[in-house]
Amino acid sequence: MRSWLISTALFWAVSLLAQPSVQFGFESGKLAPWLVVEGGFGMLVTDRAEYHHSGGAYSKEGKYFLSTLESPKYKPDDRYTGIVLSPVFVLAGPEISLMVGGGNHEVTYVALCTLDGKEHQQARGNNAQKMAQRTWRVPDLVGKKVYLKVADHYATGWGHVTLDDVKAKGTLDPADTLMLGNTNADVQIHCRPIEDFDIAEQFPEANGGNVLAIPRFAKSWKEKNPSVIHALMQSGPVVVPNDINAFLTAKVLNN
Ligand SMILES: [Ca+2]
Repeated sequence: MRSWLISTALFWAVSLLAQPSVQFGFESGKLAPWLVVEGGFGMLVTDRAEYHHSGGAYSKEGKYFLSTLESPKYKPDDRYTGIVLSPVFVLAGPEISLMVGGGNHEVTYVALCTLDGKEHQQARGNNAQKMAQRTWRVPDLVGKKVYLKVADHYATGWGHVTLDDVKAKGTLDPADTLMLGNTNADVQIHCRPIEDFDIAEQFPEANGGNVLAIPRFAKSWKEKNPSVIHALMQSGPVVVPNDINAFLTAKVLNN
């Protein structure tokens, strides 16, 4: 009987510890399953050990953290700008904790968003390298699909965001985020124009004569019997995982 009680107690203890949780600590050293959806960065997930200029151990959790400041050579560079998104997760508790540092500009922040793009909470640094512990209380969003958005649109002094150790109760939402393969992605992003002979006639010098790369491409034409309107559009970029076991993440932004 005693062993049964002990094993039962252990079961409940493990069950309590095993509540569904979402944690983003970037300890894989890879950005995936987060995505850059705008702009570009130098070393977005970094293992930088010490503060720039002043030295001293960086206020991170574990080895890696996210930084829009770091260059590939571990130099600070505020010129990087863009937007990074987390995977979508279904929130199961009212609190989300995170460590945030960097600039306190209006356009350098981490936001909690719902799938309509609305930003319900924001956190930002205080013009300090040290990441501060922040907690969002969002009971209204329990049961909702949410994601985090790192936005950096400031390119000079303190124009950066750092983030680590995001914790929440919830589960990643496979319906809005697709993940395949492993972390040895060797992913490249390819942009490709559509082959269009009408365009080729207008711009015979373009890219060998039959293709033209433009940011957005759309045209339509009608056909009779049956009556149909066709719309031709170019969508890109295309994510190309080169490794045979590559890691691929896709997020449905509009549905
Ligand atoms: Ca970390």
